[in-house]
Amino acid sequence: MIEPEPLVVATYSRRMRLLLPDGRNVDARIKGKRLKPVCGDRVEAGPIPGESDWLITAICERRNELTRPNLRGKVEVLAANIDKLLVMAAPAPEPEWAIVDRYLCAAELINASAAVVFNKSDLAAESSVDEILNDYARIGYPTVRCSAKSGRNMDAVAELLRDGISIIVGQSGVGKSSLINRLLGDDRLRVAAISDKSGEGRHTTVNSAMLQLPGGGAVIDSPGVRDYAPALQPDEIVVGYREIAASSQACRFANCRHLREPGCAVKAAVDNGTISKRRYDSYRHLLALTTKLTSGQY
Ligand SMILES: Nc1nc2c(ncn2[C@@H]2O[C@H](COP(=O)(O)OP(=O)(O)OP(=O)(O)O)[C@@H](O)[C@H]2O)c(=O)[nH]1
Ligand SMILES: [Mg+2]
Ligand SMILES: [Zn+2]
Repeated sequence: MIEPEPLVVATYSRRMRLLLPDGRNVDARIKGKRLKPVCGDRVEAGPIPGESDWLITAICERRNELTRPNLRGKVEVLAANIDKLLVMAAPAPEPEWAIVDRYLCAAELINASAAVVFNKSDLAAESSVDEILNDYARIGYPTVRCSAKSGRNMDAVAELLRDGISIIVGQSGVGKSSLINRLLGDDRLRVAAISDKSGEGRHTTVNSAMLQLPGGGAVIDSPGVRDYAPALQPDEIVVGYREIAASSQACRFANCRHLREPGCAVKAAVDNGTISKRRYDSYRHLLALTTKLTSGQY
């Protein structure tokens, strides 16, 4: 049997927390400037003689990586080796469904499964939310309405997270951290302990952290962003909207972008209501955005 490598379970800029195969947690530094481990990475690491820190010397090959362009336009890896994305929205902050679509698109492209979670169900939501969630369910994404505050449907969320490594993503303030805390229940204090120990004797913010859930599975809490655009090429967008990809098999042209091309099966499906108009508009918008970005006009 191959011994599993240490797993990166928290990152604080250049400092890491590792979960060792024997269940111990250790703090680690990184060898060299070029190495950039993220949560979910398996790494080669060993103890530094005379210190409690370990040293990470290499990152094992990643099965996938969830990326986003940072403010400087450079691609930044959020997490690696992800099995599932839980994309969260809520009545407040006002949901931006295009952001949900973009995360779902990213999930398709990295071969991760995905689900849509609508949190804060204790608050009143726009009536259009039902229809939008139904559209996601219709194209095969599990959807759950829950409340981290009241505890509603926490079982269903725990079930979604039960296997493998998941990451919760979504706009800032939708309740990602609250939901994880709720799921952790009595283990909540442990989270605080992990986050507070920077090992440098001063407070350091956690970039991201992976928590083992009592019901099974592990989940990565990621800091929310105001906007999210996957670092993608235009032809990848077509693949990332699963119902559009499925319909496109019947388009007249193999390289159809489903905009103004004749014989477009996707446009026909939008016209007859098989594909949601909102999803189609979101697709067109993201396609236009990535086309602009990749041609350097942005
Ligand atoms: N009413 C209500 N409020 C909630 C619920 N879940 C979270 N909140 C509140 O929403 C606010 C934001 O919650 P967080 O858990 O910090 O949100 P987040 O998604 O982790 O935000 P970032 O870390 O900034 O990305 C807090 O004031 C929470 O108390 C819920 O189910 N119902
Ligand atoms: Mg948070
Ligand atoms: Zn088409």
